[in-house]
Amino acid sequence: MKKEKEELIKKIRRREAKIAVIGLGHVGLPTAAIFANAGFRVTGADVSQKIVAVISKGKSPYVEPNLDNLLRKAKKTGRLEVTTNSTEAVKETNVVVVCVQTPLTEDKKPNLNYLRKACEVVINGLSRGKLVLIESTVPPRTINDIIVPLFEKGGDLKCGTDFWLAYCPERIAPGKAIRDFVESPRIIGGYNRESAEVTVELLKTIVKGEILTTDCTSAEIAKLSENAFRDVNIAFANELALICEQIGADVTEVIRLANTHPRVNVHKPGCGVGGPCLPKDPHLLLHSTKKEGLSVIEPSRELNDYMAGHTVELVIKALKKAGKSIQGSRIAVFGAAYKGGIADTRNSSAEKITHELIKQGAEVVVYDPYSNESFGAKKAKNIDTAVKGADCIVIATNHEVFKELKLERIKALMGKKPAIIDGRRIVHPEQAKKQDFIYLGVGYSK
Ligand code: SAJ
Repeated sequence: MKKEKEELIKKIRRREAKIAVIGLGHVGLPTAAIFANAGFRVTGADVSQKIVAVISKGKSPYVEPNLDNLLRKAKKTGRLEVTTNSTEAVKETNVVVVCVQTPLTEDKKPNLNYLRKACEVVINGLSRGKLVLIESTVPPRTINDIIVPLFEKGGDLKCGTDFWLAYCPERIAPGKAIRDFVESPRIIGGYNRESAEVTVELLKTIVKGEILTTDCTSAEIAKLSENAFRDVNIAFANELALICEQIGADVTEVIRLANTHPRVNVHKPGCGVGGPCLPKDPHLLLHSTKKEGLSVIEPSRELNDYMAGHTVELVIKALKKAGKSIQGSRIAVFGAAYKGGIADTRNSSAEKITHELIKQGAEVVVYDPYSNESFGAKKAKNIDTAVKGADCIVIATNHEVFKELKLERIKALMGKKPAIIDGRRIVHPEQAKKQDFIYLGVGYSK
């Protein structure tokens, strides 16, 4: 196999290796665009005709800084082709990168159907000397216990000798995907040493950050632990917030002080944890292990999920202070995205809050400068129309514009005894109170 390995490495170094990317979502599309701009010929495949149609015009189907630019350039050079036919895409390629989604089922179990299906396509087009990379986030042992047996079943090609396989978890965050892809250190879980070596050669062509190699299972657990760690850290911050609310303190001040300790880094509390990664990865990490004794990961997930409901409780409390009931109150939800600066609304806390407020009889209007989503509530075009006649504002997303609210102007547009519920702690409580707002925030009670 030595000859084939050297052959592929040579092709990679000369940018002659052909690459197929299966799945053109938030991970696959940047992957395809970056490889194409690095000089490789790339074929991207996605089951969605709509997505493929947009990309083939040189455009991104979702907002991501610099991605349109990379796609436009790739279109000009003709190095990126897109198709809905994944079988065709993997034919005669040297490298296949699998980037399909691995969502959770209703009962929070991993759904690996998309991954299996994509792998079956890859298997049908498999030949000696190919490199297969799995970039999708997977539960521990998926590569060794599910993917490798799937690849070897029935065929005469052996993983690690006839073809190479590596788990190559993504580390990209919506809003800074391209920069992260190129600059972040990458972990490669090679099925064997040769698999890791070929993958390093490939990634070296596009990644500036350090490339670390390990076995597949360690890479799988490491990937999941990154987001589980952040989820647990945020849960800690949220618990501190609930403590501060009861004791009569401001959690932002408490965390600011605690974080001056050189080895302490408490994250930010808030009205919940959203997005495609943090609410999911802890479940993938815990999947298929028995709970031994006590756990910190699972209750952290529950606590973070609880915060949206807690924020609605704060709304009810503030309205009560104003002598109002939630039934029939007009509430402006600021933000639909799951985090600031982006349009992405996947698993957004704003959605949970909006649905709960509607359920409790409030008249809800949602405003987000990046997204048109309003979760079944009314949609406002700007801040002024959102707050007109409102009894309460709920800040659900930390978009920059919400950090610079003109409180005096907003107050004049709102109803009597207006309230602000700060789910992201971005409004200064004293300034809000100075303008005669009833101010309640996550982790604030003074
Ligand atoms: N959040 C808090 N408190 C915090 C930080 C975040 O409540 O201190 C909330 C956010 O509002 C949001 C959610 O958590 O609802 C997730 O925020 P995030 O900043 O972690 O954003 P993501 O989901 O885009 O996270 C991604 C992850 N990337 C991958 O899984 C590849 C994560 O591992 C990265 O650390 C993060 O981006 C990043 O670095 O920006």
